[in-house]
Amino acid sequence: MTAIAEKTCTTDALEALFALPFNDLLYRAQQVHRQHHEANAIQRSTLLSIKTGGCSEDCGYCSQSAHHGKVEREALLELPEVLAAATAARDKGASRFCMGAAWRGPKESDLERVTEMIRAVKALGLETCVTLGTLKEGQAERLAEAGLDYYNHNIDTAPEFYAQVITTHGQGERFNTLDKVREAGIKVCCGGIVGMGETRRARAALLAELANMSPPPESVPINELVPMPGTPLENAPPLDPFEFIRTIAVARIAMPSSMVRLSAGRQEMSDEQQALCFLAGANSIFYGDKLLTAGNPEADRDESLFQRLGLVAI
Ligand code: SAM
Ligand code: DTB
Ligand code: SF4
Repeated sequence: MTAIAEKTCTTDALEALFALPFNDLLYRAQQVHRQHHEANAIQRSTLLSIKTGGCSEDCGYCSQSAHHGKVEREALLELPEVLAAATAARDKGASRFCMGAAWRGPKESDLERVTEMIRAVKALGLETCVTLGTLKEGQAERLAEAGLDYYNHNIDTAPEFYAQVITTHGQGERFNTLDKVREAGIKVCCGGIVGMGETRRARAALLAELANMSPPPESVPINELVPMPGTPLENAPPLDPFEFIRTIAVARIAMPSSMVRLSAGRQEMSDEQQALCFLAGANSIFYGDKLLTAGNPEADRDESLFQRLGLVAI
């Protein structure tokens, strides 16, 4: 039952925000940011690929697809290896540990092992997040029982652009899994990728889809495409850095209470661009020198950036 009318966010309205003069857009985003969040506090999550490569899906950006990726297929990591990485992440100051698997979705035996990892990582005092692909009936409940805090599952791009990037599954399947995660009481981490050759309208449509989820995701990763060798998108033209910052600002205005994560692509960004992303309302990052297969800034570079900008980790 919906007690109050849902506030709908239209693509047109978000496209109009994108079109504002840059300073006006950043000013509005910063105002919204300060009403809902601590101005100088940034959450840090560390990623680990627990199962790398050989994925059945053909996502055009992904190095781990068996269709085009150059990354070798590996087995699911053993628990001690995962625990060692989680301990190191905690000791470096991460508050959340995110485990990613290159699967279309987990088999029952895989899920059993991942639940053991979740329990063990949580016991270290870290928040937990996993990204395992599509979930079948009952699997989200199993993850919830293990104490999982967040499930990451991106809708990646606008509905009208999805089929140009991925053909082995439709976006509807992603929404179904997101519903299962929400119903199981797990917090939702859901965002997308920009810089894949989509139009500005498609970027606005992606953000409208996210903002219209009821409730919107608690965590919204905004990834800039990292062009990975061998993938269909390896030669995608780079996005204007100001357009990326605008995307962060519009996400902040459209989803005032969500944590907006400045995600993949940070290694390729200058310190100045990252600072403008924080000013635009990003308040979370991936922390540690590796994403899943691509690079990320060294923790020392981030520490120094935080110090120069007066940012504090939460
Ligand atoms: N297989 C699971 C899935 O697709 O949900 C989990 C892993 S998948 C690699 C997680 C997310 O990483 C994707 O949805 C996409 O948003 C992001 N991603 C993958 N490759 C990327 C790239 N080259 N650049 C930017 N983001 C990327
Ligand atoms: C998300 O939105 N970005 C992360 C995480 N969720 C799983 C993954 C980024 C992957 C970048 C490319 C790579 O490392 O292969
Ligand atoms: Fe597989 Fe996920 Fe990569 Fe798509 S994004 S190919 S589902 S690992």
